[in-house]
Amino acid sequence: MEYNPLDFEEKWIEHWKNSTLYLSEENSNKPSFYVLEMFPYPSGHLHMGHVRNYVIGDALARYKRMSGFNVLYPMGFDSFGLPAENAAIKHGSNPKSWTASNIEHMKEQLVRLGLSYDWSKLVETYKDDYYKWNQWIFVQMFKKGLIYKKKAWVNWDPVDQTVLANEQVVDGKGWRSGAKVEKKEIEQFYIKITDYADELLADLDSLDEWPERVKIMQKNWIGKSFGTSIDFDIEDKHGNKIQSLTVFTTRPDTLYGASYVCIAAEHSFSQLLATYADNPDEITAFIQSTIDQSVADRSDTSKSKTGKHLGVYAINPVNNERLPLYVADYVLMDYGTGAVMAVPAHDDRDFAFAKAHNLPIKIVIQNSDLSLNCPLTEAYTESGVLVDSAQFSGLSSEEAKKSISDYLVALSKAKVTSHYRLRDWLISRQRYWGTPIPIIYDEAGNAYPVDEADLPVQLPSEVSITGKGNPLQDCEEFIRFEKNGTVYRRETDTMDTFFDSSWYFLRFCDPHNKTLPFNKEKSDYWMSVDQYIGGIEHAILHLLYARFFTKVLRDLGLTSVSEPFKRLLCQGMVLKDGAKMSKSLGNTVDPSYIIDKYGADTARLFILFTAPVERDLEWSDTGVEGSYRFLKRLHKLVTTVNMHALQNEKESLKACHKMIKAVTEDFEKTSFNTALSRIMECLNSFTANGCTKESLESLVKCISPITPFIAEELWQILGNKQSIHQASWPTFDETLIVDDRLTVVCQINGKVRDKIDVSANASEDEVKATAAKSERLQSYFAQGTIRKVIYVPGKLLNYVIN
Ligand code: ANZ
Repeated sequence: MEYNPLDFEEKWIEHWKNSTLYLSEENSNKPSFYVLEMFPYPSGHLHMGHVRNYVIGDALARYKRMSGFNVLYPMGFDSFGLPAENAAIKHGSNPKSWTASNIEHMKEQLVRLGLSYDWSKLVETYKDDYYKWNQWIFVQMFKKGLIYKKKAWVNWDPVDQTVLANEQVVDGKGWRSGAKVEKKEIEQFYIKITDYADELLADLDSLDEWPERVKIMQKNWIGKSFGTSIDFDIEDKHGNKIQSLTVFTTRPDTLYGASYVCIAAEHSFSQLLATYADNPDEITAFIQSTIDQSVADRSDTSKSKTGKHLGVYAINPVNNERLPLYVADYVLMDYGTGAVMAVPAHDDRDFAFAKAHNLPIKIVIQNSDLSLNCPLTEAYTESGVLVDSAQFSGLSSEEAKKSISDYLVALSKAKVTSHYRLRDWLISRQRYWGTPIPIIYDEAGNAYPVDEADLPVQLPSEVSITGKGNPLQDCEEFIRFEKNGTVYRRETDTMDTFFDSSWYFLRFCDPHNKTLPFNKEKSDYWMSVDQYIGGIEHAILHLLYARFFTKVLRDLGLTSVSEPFKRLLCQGMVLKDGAKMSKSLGNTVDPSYIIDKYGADTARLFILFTAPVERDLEWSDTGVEGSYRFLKRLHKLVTTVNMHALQNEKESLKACHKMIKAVTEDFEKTSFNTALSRIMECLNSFTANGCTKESLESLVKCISPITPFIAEELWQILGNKQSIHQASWPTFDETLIVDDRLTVVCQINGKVRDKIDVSANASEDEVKATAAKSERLQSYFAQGTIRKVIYVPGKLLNYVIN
């Protein structure tokens, strides 16, 4: 019998499809185990990155099922979003049918790979039985005050008359029209994720099975800084007080070194205070051009810092010094208070700005060897000892931060505050292919959430998508909504698709619920996800939003968990010729090609064997060939071994039980590559020593989560009727594993001088007797008297001689 995977892989697919093998049990007494991969966008084709992601999850799900868990292993499609609209513009296709047919195709590919999903739990976000619950959750959040409306700047394409996503702006121009993109301010919806900033930060500590780097990225993204908000009086050039301005600083210790104050272009004072300057038009133009720049450019420290003097002064509250007030491009409106006290000697950006504008640079923090001298060549940004700071001179930065804050707080000139880098989440998208935002407006423009009974707000499917504007705005049947004799206008914006993916893992617990997003008991049975698997590119936004939604849904009483993902695995990339496989580089390998040539098992084995799951994996054709040959050997062993001709039963059994033990430990750690090495070693031993049928069955069971097709085929050849994927995981007998011989290291005065081979159950005296016979040791014994012998059983024998 030859190994011919294409002969039987299709057969097993049909068989498994018609069985209940992979359905998770309802009302089970078994412990639950929830395995989840980040669900894909249905672009139409699987790439190797997907394959790697899903094969890892599948191997774990299969192993856990065999180990007695009730496993939830579902799949879905994150199926709203731009590509469907772009395809519609390009090919005149309909986003809905384009999406549906892509999903069909991808499902077939997933099934062909032998992935053991419970398809009865399929979740597709573009369907109204899913997005209805997006809308329901939106309404709950709106009612709780967690969603609000605010003006925000968008990219506006003046030719296509449409808002553009950031990725549709290429070199400052619209991706389709090529027109120069403008900034436009419109009203949009925000979610108050900042209300949960503290909890999102604190709970990172409880995620001890998450990669450290992901937690660090989340922490930096939330970016909590402790500081002080200080009030400065603003005076015109004649010394008349006009306003009070609050700045946020993390360095109140540097207050005596402030030489100017600056505000963001968007700050409400900019335009107002421009009128006090001699050149108001110039300032207005500067404000406008700054607003048009990207945030990234404005915060880029390598770019020169520009600004304009507003013709007014800020009064330093500690010494009444008059500091010129500027509007500057490097100050951002949405951080702190949008106003900064600038200390050129101790901040890089302020230093660059002061140089360019000829402003004083005053040293107020000295380093430990008091070696800072004017003029400075660069800012000294470390902490140190205060100088030239009146009564605070001589304090350390840390002491002074507190003393200067306390002093100003007592004068009611400051508050101790903390600020977050994290911003509220803008969720409005001026696009068609997304969840309609469930808001209606009366004639006066007041916003109301849609009644829950009127959900879902259906997305009309027959619209023409031209790339000009949002088609919903021209769809009168959609916009007009009449209730109890009043006519309302519907919101035409749709939701950011990150909304959809922020709670889908909860819907999988109860995907067909018609009265709630999911039932609490069911979610409490399955949640948290025991193993979540996905790419590092989602380390920040998706994971943060998912954590946030879980907490909000908990506070709405819908679930008991506070964190959605207990253990997180970020798999490495798939590389070819050292670079990430990607269409643009033209170095992709189509999974279908590999499957058609070698079968799905070879693809799966290659991927899991070649690299540890977290590391990058370099594609290699010879590696694929090697995987194929290994499966061929396995097939041959099982189909030709003569089970009665056991040559060395003891060795064979030992190899088998050692393997079971090691593979079990490895699977628990998702260390599939090392598990496979153990399986390969065991196969070698069986080939050399022969094996029992039971040992052979254990071997096939151990590899079955990785290569499910060949395992099923061989299992049946071995005479089993039930599926191997329902069999239970093999157990091992510790007594069979124990080695009969041991190596004991022998030391003389702490230095290794010999190694001796002894029986595993040798007594201390027997070990010493063996050592006494060692010629190498004898030469050392002769050099002195043995004063002491230390024996660490089975490991070490140390003689102290002098
Ligand atoms: C005076 C000062 C002196 C500062 C000094 C730094 C060093 P982190 O730590 O990242 O939170 N800042 C405050 N608001 C800003 C805004 N809207 N746009 C740009 N910069 C802003 O950063 C806090 C520091 O960033 C603040 O402390 C402020 O400059 C600046 F030797 O105040 B500092």
